Amino acid sequence: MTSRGAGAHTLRLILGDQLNPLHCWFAQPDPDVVYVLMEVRQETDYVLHHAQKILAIFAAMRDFARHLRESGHRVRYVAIDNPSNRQDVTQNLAALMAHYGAAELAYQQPDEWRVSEGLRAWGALQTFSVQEVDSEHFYTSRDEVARFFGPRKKWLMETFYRHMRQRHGVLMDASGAPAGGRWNFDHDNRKPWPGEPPLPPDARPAHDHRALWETVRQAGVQSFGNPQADQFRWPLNRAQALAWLDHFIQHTLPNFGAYEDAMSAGNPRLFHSQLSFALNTKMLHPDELVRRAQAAYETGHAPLAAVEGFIRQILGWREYVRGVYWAHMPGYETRNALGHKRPLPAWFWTGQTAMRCMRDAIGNSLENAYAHHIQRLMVIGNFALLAGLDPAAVHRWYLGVYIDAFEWVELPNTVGMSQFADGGMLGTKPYVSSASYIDRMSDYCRACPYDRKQKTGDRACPFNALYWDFFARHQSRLEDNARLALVYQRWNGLPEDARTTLRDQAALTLDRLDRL
Ligand code: FAD
Ligand code: DLZ
Ligand code: SF4
Repeated sequence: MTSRGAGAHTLRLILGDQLNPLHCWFAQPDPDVVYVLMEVRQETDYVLHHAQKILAIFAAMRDFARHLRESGHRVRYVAIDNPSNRQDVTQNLAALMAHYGAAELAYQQPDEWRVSEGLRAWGALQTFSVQEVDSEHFYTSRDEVARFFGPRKKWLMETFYRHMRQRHGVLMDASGAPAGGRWNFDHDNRKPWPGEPPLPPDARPAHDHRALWETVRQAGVQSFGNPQADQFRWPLNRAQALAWLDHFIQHTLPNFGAYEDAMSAGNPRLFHSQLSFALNTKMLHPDELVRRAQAAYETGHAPLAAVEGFIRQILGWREYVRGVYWAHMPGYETRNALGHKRPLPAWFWTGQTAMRCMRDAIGNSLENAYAHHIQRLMVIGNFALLAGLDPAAVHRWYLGVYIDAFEWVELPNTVGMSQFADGGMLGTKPYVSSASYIDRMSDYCRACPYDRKQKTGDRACPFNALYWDFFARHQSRLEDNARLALVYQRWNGLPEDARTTLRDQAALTLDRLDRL
């Protein structure tokens, strides 16, 4: 194709979570193709975002544009403070199509329903050709999980995961059996972390993005959380992401499994990979992580339980929740099966609560835009569900706060897995616990002003009475669930006055939610 000078035949849109330099689009430069990246208020403002999430996306997008230019591609980068920026994806595209006299627009399949639908609806009205292409990232297509489960009512992740292991030949013996004779090593992976083995060194890259942060602020973008613009730690391109993956496989993976569910005050990372931002922005392909982890097992570097646990998250959960998202959008974001309505307490935005577990998990989140899975599920999510917080408000908080939060993965995890607001599609029972689980898996309770053992009184751990109150409130809906038989046996076996005392304590706790 010949170059049109300042014009171009085709514009190709790259969204902020599509930073994959290995996409076939970039195989060779074409002078008739202009790549378009844009920083827009439409994307910074759809929810109140953590400062680090905005900064990381913008810095990574800028780095990607630089990489494309250096590789000989034509790039149009619309910065947040560019006076001609209309701050809206399709409005910017319309202006740029006219500017370049382009005949064709292409975009990679977006991962969020909101953006996907916006582009599809707008594209259908245009006189030029509009093409959607694969993002070349996931193992499965959007509707594959739904097709796999068909009319089945319960979508068991485990069933899908085994299918994926077989289909992709991951951790399978030559005989067709799962490596080690078992599909699931979860049972070996539930240890608290007593301070040993030592944590891996922190080799994450550090960047100084004070100037970019100033630009974001000046542009009026609202945010919360610590921007850490002077010592920002997220991988911002594929080379940095690969280096971080190497480090994880080498130093961290061997202990990933055993301490996967552990929590420790002041140690937000423990043995987790922190690769979710690099994965979700497509700097890395999930198969790269899976194959590297599998090789670590095959060479004897990491035990099977650790490798299986890690692979399950990526080959299993990650693809599965994406399928759940596409099967239920739109509408999944407003599910509220338990009718929960309470607003978030103010300390969700400050971390200022006396509850040590919540203070640490929310504090981490505000400081680092990160908390690991069990903090998200069994501390913050657990409390939100027990306290009956509005799942849509909880969803918006999670979508805004985490560096890796994109709706396709955040929403099923929050509304489905964590808040049971879809009525139990994802989880066979609600993920709730009293203080005993948190105490077993962490060092939080030891230093908490609340007493993990007390159920009533001023010093009683709020989780305890709320736990029983939750099951009492939802007895008619949950009592028939076979996995909750023991819980209801205990509840129904309590004397009437003990049940009343617990429910009164829960009512008092809910009355002073903002002051816990
Ligand atoms: P690791 O523990 O090292 O796990 C490795 C990888 O496995 C992760 O990077 C991630 O890609 C994948 N993974 C693990 N668990 C899940 C899961 N449940 N669903 C999908 N992928 C998974 N993950 C996100 O990527 N974005 C989100 O917005 C998000 N929101 C969540 C909200 C709630 C309420 C809960 C309970 C979980 C959420 N998760 C989300 C899943 C999980 O907590 C994060 O993927 C993980 O904490 C990211 O940290 P890591 O990279 O250190 O993960
Ligand atoms: C998350 C995010 C933010 C904060 N800003 C931008 C942006 O300015 N431009 C952009 O292209 N993408 C951004 N993103 C990522 C998008 O929200 C993401 O690409 C869509 O939600 C599709 O998943
Ligand atoms: Fe959390 Fe209760 Fe333990 Fe305190 S005692 S850390 S509030 S579980």
